[in-house]
Amino acid sequence: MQVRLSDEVSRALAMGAPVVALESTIISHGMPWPRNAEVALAVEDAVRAEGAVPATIAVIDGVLCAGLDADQVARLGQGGDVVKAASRDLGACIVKGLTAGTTVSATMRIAALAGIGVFATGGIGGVHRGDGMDVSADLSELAVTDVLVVCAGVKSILDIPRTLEVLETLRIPVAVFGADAFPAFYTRDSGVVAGERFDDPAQIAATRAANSALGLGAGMLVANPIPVAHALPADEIGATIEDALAAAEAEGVTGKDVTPFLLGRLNAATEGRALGANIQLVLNNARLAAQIAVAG
Ligand code: PSU
Ligand code: MN
Repeated sequence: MQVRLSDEVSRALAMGAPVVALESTIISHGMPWPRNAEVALAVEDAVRAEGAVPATIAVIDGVLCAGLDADQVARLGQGGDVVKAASRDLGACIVKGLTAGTTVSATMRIAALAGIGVFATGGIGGVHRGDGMDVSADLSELAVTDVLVVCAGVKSILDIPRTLEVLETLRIPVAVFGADAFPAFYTRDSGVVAGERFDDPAQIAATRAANSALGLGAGMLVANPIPVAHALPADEIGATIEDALAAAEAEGVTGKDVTPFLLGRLNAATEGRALGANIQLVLNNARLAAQIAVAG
């Protein structure tokens, strides 16, 4: 399957230079216009500043793309006819000529096709709270696609202990950068210790290479805690998350709409403080991913 590469990404891959994939559901369904597009471009610059090349991934008019221009980023940010695509949706997007923001699962799939092995995002999907039957395809894709994903842990809109259990069951290696506890996106400590601590990006790159050589076939999840200066108070964000979950229940939100609905409620309820923290942790993840790509 062909992936359309930007000139910058194409040159980097041909030279064997470090490349970092970036997802686009965060643009189309995770943040409001026009901040989303500004952030997407700032994240690309953060990758470049560390000596790697950014490859923002999306589906544009049915074409799988790695490396977007500013107009394409703006189109994703403005929404309208832009859908949210997980990996299972990509075939239909191609046949129907759709434009889609790609989730972590779809971005991993396209990155693997393009030969890009390192990817930065904000938070991955996981096991939702409740009966445990709503499980993001991000976890299934991590089990079968050898791409390293840097995130800030998972939000407590999810069931964090169950998400960590599923990661273990699917034998997906988990690394935590510079901390012992697995982070909870807006906060540095989810209260659960999981995965292997690393303090050196080069050691993460080496572990990833070892995992690949073992033939695991899985990806690797790197959890990078939000910088102290940008973390939100745990009790405040906890109460806001409970309110957002109650609203989703009351409004009967289901399926792929659940995560975007919850993110929108959090951003609105905190008057942008959640969004500000989200932006900072994505930038932080982009820098770490670039350092890992450079070291690999
Ligand atoms: N979590 C966030 N921000 C996001 C997402 C998750 O904190 O933007 C997006 C990512 O693209 C992720 C997707 O891959 O939501 C997961 O969606 P679902 O829960 O429907 O699998
Ligand atoms: Mn779901």
